[in-house]
Amino acid sequence: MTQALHSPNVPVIDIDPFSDDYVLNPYPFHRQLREAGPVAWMSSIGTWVVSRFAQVRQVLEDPETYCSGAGVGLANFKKEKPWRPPSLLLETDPPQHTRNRAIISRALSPAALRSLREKFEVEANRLVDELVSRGSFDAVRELAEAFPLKVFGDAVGIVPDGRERLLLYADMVFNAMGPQNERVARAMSRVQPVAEWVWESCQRKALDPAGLGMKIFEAADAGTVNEHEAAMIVRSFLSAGIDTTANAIGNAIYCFANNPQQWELLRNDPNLARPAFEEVMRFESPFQALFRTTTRKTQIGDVELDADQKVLLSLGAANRDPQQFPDPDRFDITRPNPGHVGFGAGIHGCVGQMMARMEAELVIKALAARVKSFEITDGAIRRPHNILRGFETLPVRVHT
Ligand code: OVM
Repeated sequence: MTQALHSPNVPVIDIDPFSDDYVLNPYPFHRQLREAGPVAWMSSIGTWVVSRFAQVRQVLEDPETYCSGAGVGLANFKKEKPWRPPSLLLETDPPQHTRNRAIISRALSPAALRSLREKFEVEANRLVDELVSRGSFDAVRELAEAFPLKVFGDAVGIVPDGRERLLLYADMVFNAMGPQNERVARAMSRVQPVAEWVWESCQRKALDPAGLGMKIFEAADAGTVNEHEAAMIVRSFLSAGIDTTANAIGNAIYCFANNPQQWELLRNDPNLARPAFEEVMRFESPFQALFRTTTRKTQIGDVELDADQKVLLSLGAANRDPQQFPDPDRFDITRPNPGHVGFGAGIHGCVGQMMARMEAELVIKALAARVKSFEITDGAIRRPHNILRGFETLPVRVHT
């Protein structure tokens, strides 16, 4: 599995990027990774790592050299059996990827999003009204998770009952991109009935005829994909569309609770909601890391990488690279250059990013119209996770 280190002076790092210490507070480790060089060997997991913004972009934008078809987690699908049938989007390469991406991308068109906006807005205002009137609530369970479960679940067109299972499912999907540690074992122990429910929810007969899920089956009607492939593409909605936005919205509230002047800026100018969300994505990226696999011998800086090697891309580290973002550890919603890699980049860049932005914007605006300040009360619990960054629970008191 591990390659001989051919080049002289290859930086070797023995940080374990899946330890509790790392995932609970990755930022000091990120700095060490970035400072080690444009690429380094991670002896703890036997992979390469890139953590500077420029190289993360470079790898994401070269899918011919750095493929996804061997999996985007630590496991190399050519050697290890994946825990579920691989995603037709996340874990494929062109030309299959290109075809499937076009289908899902059409379902998420600007026109489709526009037609959902009002419903999302009504729900954001309704939910935030109810929570804020209580004075204190769990910003994760009751808002950041509840909102996408409701609006995105409705938009895709799955049944209302049992949706919270999607959180358990995504917990497994993303943890499985790391090593087979405790977290994966725990997620795996409860995922099987959930995975069955998810797969049933992806079938044509289970979907609301007016939803995004059914739009994928229209591609099956047109003969572009078969019935099974259509269900698999719907599975991507349900895998990637809830927990990601839930963590992003939770992280947004966390950032603003800790940066009251930034909240004040936003309250005075609600048009800052979108740039503010970009800053949240940069500063506390919900999707911290993923892998690519080299298809051929290649080079980063003056380091040679063999073919069939896993490369860890630390999106979280790239998003705090001081070469790209001056004073990167400052949360600043007025940054002049907000470009980040929190949604990835290149052909696999998040296809739902406009949906995510719309959800976050509406929640942030609903809060900004009602809340003067947040206080995180006792009992916030960070969720230690192989890949995702966010909270299990985030109790807040709001001042109106
Ligand atoms: C998928 C999928 C699952 C997890 C994440 C993701 C970030 C996609 O099943 O296609 O994109």
